[in-house]
Amino acid sequence: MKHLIAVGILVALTTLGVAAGLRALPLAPIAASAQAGPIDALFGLHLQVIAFLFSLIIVFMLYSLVVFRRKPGDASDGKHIEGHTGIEVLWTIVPLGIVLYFAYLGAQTLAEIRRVDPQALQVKVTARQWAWTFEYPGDVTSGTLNLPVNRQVLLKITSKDVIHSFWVPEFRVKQDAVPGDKMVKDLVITPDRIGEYKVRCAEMCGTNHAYMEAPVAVMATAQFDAWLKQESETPTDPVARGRRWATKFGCIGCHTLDGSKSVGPSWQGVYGKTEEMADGSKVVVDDAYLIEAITQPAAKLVKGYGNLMPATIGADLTADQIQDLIALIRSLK
Ligand code: HEC
Ligand SMILES: [Cu+2]
Repeated sequence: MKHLIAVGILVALTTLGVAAGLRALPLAPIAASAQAGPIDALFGLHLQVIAFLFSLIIVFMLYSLVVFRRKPGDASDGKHIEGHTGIEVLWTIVPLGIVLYFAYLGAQTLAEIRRVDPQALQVKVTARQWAWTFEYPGDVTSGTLNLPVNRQVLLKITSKDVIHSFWVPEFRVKQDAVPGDKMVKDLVITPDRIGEYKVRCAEMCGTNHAYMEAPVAVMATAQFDAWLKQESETPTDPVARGRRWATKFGCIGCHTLDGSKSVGPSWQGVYGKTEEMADGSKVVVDDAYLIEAITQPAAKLVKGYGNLMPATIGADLTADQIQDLIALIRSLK
């Protein structure tokens, strides 16, 4: 009995210590959504149970090693015990109860974080190798996920090719993006902290998976409304329109505008340049070449790049949109 009391006290103390230690670890980034609260609370409860189970095993083991170690000259066997129905019933019932209780808490949390507000802002999220695009009401497409603070957003998540996964660690929730019109997935987020975050793809999806990120900006409602209004008007400047199409049609997922290499060649400084093709021939980049490169991507391949540009992408564009894209490429000296 004396030993059991000593072990009990030690287990309690170790549990408190381990739990405090786990809580002090920076396991998650700051919480920036209403859904993060219940998730973090559930996580915290799990950590307490983990601290207790860890202590239970370690304290019993170390206590036995030290207190019941073999005395010098003692060569006898330890006491032999066989079976104990009471203990067996207890260690079946107690864990079962704990697991069922956590299942209940989990179901409750899931129901809470998935509740959809009828006033929610709907944004369509499209994942493709290797970029994200966000479509807002009013035919606005963006490569950045802009969100108003403290308003629920209902994301309709889909993929154009393989399985991706939408994840912003600060929002805590995560959802796979699965190809197929019938497989559009819902994700509810209520951002409650103004700031800049990042969407990361959380499902291995090919060569550039690690770079499949998109910026997230949570802003004041007035700022968001102004942005949405500005984006819903078509700019009069062809270069600005070109930027709009490059985002809308996902070109910037593979082409950068600043000279850095991506899946495809950067658009900076290509106009007027003499480029070497994969077959060794040389081409001067002019309007005619660019039109061909956009409408028949496989006709000529730039040296050092694969035939990765979607073959049908040009068919989605009108001739005017292609002219705007060329104006954009020409402007990138
Ligand atoms: C999935 C990746 C991907 C997407 C999306 C993509 N491209 Fe490309 N693009 C490439 C690759 C790879 C090349 C180089 C191989 C080639 O010439 O086809 C390329 C080449 C080009 C070239 C020739 C560049 C040069 O230096 O000669 C142009 C112009 C171009 N793409 C325009 C576009 C436009 C416009 C869009 C959007 C409507 C687009 N691309 C979308 C991958 C992509
Ligand atoms: Cu991905």
